Amino acid sequence: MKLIPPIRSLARACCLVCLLVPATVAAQQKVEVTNAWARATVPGQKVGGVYMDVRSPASARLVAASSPAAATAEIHHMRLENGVMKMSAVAGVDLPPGQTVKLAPGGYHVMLIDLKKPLATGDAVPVILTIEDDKKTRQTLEIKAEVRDVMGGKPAH
Ligand SMILES: [Cu+2]
Repeated sequence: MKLIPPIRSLARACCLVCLLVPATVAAQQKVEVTNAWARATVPGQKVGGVYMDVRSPASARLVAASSPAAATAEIHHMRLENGVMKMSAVAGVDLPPGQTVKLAPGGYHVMLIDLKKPLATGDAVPVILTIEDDKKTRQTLEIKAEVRDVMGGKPAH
């Protein structure tokens, strides 16, 4: 009789491992970032927007960003409110499983604040994204955003 509890707990531990394995595998599946770009800035401009398409295989959330090109980076959302475009910092962007979430002008973006130098067309700006899964496990992902000149409506070259 004395053997039963340990065996039972062993079985339980085993079950727990079995349950945990698929979750771990899912967490390790790569979050894909494509079409990452940043808007070119003019000298003296201290902030710059970074845009991209993000696709996570499992339910996750983009919770933070940073970049060596700027003192800080925030996740922002732009929306039209009473005819005025308003920009505000948000805690994160939900990444529903298998869906491509677009960070694009007029919506979500990563805002680089206190740029160390202007973002010049053709540069590649490193941006480190922090992605959190449903279990609150965080992973970082470094991307390179290609700087594009979209201010004048046509490419610089
Ligand atoms: Cu912004």
